[in-house]
Amino acid sequence: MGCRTVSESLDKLTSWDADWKGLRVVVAGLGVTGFSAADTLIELGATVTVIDSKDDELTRQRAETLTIVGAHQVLLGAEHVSALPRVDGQQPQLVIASPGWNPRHPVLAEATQAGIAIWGDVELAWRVQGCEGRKSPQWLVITGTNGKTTTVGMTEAILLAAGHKAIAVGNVGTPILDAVRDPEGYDVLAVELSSFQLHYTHSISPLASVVLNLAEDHVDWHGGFDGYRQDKARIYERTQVAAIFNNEAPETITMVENADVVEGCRAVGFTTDTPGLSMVGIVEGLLVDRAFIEDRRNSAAELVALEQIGQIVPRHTAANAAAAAALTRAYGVPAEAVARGLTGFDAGAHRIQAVARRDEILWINDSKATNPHAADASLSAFGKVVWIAGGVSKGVDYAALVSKHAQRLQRVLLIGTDNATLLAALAEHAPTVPVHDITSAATDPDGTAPSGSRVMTRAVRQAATLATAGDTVLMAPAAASMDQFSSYAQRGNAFISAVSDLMDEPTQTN
Ligand code: UMA
Repeated sequence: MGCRTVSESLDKLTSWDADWKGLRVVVAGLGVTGFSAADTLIELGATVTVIDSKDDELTRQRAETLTIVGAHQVLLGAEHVSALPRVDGQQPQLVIASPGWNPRHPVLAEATQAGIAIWGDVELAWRVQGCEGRKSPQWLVITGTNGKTTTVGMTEAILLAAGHKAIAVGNVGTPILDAVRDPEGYDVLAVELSSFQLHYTHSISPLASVVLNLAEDHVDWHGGFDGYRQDKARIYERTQVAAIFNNEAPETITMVENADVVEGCRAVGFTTDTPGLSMVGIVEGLLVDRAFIEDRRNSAAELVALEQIGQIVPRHTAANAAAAAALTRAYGVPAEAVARGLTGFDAGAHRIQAVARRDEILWINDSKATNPHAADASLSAFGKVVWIAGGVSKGVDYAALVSKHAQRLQRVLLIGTDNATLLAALAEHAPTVPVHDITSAATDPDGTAPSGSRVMTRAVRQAATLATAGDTVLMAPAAASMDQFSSYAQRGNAFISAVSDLMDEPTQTN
């Protein structure tokens, strides 16, 4: 009975002006998500307790700011995250979970057990948007195993080219609450959503939504691939205008078929092939629209030539462009804005980024390849590869990746602290390829773990002695970076810096 009363009262909290006063909330995590959520809830008048296992300088600074603006309590340190805290001496009525917190975390498991609602920052943003008399923006939402950040960037670029006030938010880095609470407001948001964020999202109703692709990733967080897939599929629920699927990824079609969308919402496809009816696709090097034009049965509208997007447009970039075009056309942008937004689009650093070429050896940074699916795309793009790989495997299986690319692998240099899964796959599916354990080689005799940059420098130097003309040294780890680096960007920068130091030195003549 108590639980029902709580959830009924939360049901009414669907706007900034609702009665949030005194609502007892635990905010789990004080990263960028937790900070934006706690700050918003405090301003709404809720009684907020924030917890985080970290007690470092940045987290303490955030805690201090929240305390000044009126947080009830901010509790830092591992001892505060072993059980659900009480708020003002009572059970909390709501928990806001940061994306890094998996549902089996003791705090969240206890909340679930007690029937307490768990939302993410995205759910909170949906409910409070339109705050203080501002117009609510439309949401174009993007998920997928790979390509999210590129697609959200392309979507933002097209919207800006069309003259809309737009911003890329969510998993890409800027918390969505920052945009929703921006004093000037936005017309439309390009929202990147991770499977973690989708797990804690319950009522959003986007104008258009897309799952770009689906492959194994974050299995440990979700407790299995099925949970990951189900959370990804949530993005299509309540879509208003266009639920967009990847015609080359049948599982995304199934997701759209099973989604409970708003009456009148269309299923629209994207493809890197000739588009069928109600699809955006590619014909003879042109991105074309057969979905958002009146005479789509008999014709297609030209949007942009692929060569205008970039000098090299790999298949996955063309797919991302098609998805971004479909999202923005659903919002009503004209064809010429798609062309202007995508022309010369810079996919950003750390994604199949050419860093150097010397002595017919190409050096590529693909630090953004944090899972086998992404590494597959970059391995496929090169002939003979000296592969720098390894890191946090997140519970995925490497067998398919290694057996598919065994022929092109000249050498494998393993970074990362625990390479057991990858090593096992290499031993089984590429037994003749020499493997070098760089992390062990860089470890001091006393066993002190080496820094990420030391491991990377050693990997680069060793690659230089092993690679021969025609090889590509590809740093595409197929794993997350958190065991040795603070982010994939830091890992990529360590690679770039080690390679540029090498290039500053005269060529070795053997
Ligand atoms: N924490 C604990 N206990 C835990 C887990 C975390 O105390 O068990 C604490 C951490 O000490 C940290 C805080 O909780 O201080 C929260 O951290 P978080 O990891 O949820 O990170 P945020 O700073 O809130 O950043 C999150 C996303 N992070 C993750 O999903 C892990 C960012 O995506 C995102 O940009 C940001 O919200 C804004 O929306 C990063 C990411 O790695 C880039 N995403 C994954 C990916 O892309 O593969 C999903």
